[in-house]
Amino acid sequence: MYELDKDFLWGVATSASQIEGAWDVDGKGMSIADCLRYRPEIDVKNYKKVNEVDSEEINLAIKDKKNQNWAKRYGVDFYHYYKEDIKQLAEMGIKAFRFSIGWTRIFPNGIEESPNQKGLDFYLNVVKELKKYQIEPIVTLSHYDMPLYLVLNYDAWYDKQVITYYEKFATTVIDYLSNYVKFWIPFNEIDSIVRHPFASAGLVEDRFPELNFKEVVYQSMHHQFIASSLVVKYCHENYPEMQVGSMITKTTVYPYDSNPENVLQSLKQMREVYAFSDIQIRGFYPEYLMKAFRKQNIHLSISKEEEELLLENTADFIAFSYYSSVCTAVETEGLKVSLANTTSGVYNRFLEQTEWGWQIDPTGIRISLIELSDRYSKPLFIVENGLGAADELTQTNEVHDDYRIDYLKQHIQQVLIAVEEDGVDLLGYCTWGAMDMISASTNQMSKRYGFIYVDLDDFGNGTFNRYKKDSYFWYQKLMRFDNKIPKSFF
Ligand code: BGP
Repeated sequence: MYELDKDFLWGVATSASQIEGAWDVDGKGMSIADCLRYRPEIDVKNYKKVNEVDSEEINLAIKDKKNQNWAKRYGVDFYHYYKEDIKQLAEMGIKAFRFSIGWTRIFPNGIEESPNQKGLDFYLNVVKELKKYQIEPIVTLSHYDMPLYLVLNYDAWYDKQVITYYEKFATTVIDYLSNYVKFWIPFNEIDSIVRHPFASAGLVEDRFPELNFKEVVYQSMHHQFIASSLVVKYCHENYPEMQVGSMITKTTVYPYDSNPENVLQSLKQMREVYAFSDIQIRGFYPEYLMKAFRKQNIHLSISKEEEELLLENTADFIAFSYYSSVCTAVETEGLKVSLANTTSGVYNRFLEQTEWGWQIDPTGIRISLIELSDRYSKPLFIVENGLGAADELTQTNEVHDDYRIDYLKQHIQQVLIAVEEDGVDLLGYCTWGAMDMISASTNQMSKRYGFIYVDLDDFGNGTFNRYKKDSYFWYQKLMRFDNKIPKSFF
């Protein structure tokens, strides 16, 4: 029997731009997510190309109000289906629901004096609906959807002024939902700015012709750290019961073999992953990162006050997403390439891979938990883990996703072992996702993660009807054990 704390939060995770739709309803402004479309002509495994957005693409997005390819404008219409969706998830037995706030629902251009009441009320209704079923809301404030206005008029996160606009957005939402929400995550995968600067932080390379774009990205990263610390400060000063998390994409990079050169290289790459949580948990820039910046001729402007703010307002817990691992080698000639979440590495011959080429590594989630726990001695929270697959709906409206059940079973068992044997302090575990939704990286609908199938294709055609998959009933069984899970379940 695996035994968990009675407050352990089993849940599911989503984000506003991937589920809500209703992109221009009730006063919502245009966000960067509304400028991302599914482009069938680009190989979805080429994540760099898929995520590339230039000024021309943005102009097209602004003009084109009809084309269904702007998939995140339509999502799976959670905006109108939220009661039905939450009811189905409650019946599955979840104890936590992670979702994000659409910034442009609250401040359509990001700069308004007062918030859009209809936007605030939507989220208030969502949290009230969750509480009706005793479901704990886990709220991400910014998950890849900043106001487009700030991109076109303020140079996005490169501009310090955006910190102030974000702070106003964040504190408005925190105040409004303060009676209902305890767990806050200021930024989804704060490290992702390096891999997809537009989707994460609205940075468009051709808007900075005179500057070193790498420096632009890292300076913007610094501004997000400051913004995040301001959220920590605000919550700690005003609502001591709240907890604020740093969230990273936990990629695990193994050495391809025991050649010490490859071991060293994996250590270096892991430092790139940890740099972000190091700053948010320890409160200062690690020397290895500062040295790397100097080497690349990257000079960040960081004031004394900002250094103090970072140091005094560190995060309470480490939230992370985990999907797969990759290998690394100094000499890669002749080695097969493998993919992971918006990154790539050397293929690991011991692992299988998903239809989208991400390698499946259940032991890697346990390794991640041990590493993070040893590094920070702080509570951890798995806020994303799941399998993207092209599910098929049968004639009788069923989905036999035994491959997803296998994936989750193997990963969850490793999570339970990490808690039981390795002594990891874990607050909860959320699958990505809940119902199917639009893929963050490829903008496809056909890359499905949910327990509930949504009838919609990559071009926005479908009924939006929801159908429970086999995995829904499997997760429901797990929930019913009430944190005392028999080993035979695995
Ligand atoms: C994470 C993001 C999510 C999500 C997930 C799966 O990095 O935080 O928004 O979508 O990855 O990725 P994808 O949708 O690209 O398959």
